[in-house]
Amino acid sequence: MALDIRELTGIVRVDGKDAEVVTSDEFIHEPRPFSRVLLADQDTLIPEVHRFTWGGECRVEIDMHAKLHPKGAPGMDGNRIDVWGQARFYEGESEDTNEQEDAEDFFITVPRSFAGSPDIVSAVDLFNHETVGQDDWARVNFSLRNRQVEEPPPG
Ligand SMILES: [Ca+2]
Ligand SMILES: [Ca+2]
Ligand SMILES: [Ca+2]
Repeated sequence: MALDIRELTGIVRVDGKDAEVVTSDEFIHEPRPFSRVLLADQDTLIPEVHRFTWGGECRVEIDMHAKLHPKGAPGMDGNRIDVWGQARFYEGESEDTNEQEDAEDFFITVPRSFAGSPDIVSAVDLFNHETVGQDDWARVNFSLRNRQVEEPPPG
């Protein structure tokens, strides 16, 4: 009997701009790879992609959850992985500022990947809507795969 176990792998990359008036603008292009073995029906947090900072004043926080769906009956679109959460953009006096500029929820369905199948890609755009700071922005890029696990994890 096939186990309801799959591996979510991928890269979350944050691109962004911290606009400056006097000095040069500051940018981030930071890819963060991760992988996580998932058992069916378990809400799993991906903390590796939680916090990105740059420019001395900008931060993106991502609460990213994943859940594997059971295989279900033959012919069903079983073992898909749902990835969801919220991305938030902060800009203020420091990279630790509590000044939140924007927030967007996301939901991405990742069907089983096969050899040669493309990654599932998605993106979330975040903006600074302040009068001063409106040139700041961040984009969260997701590139995800739903892979077969060769061996069950120990335990
Ligand atoms: Ca700035
Ligand atoms: Ca700066
Ligand atoms: Ca601000």
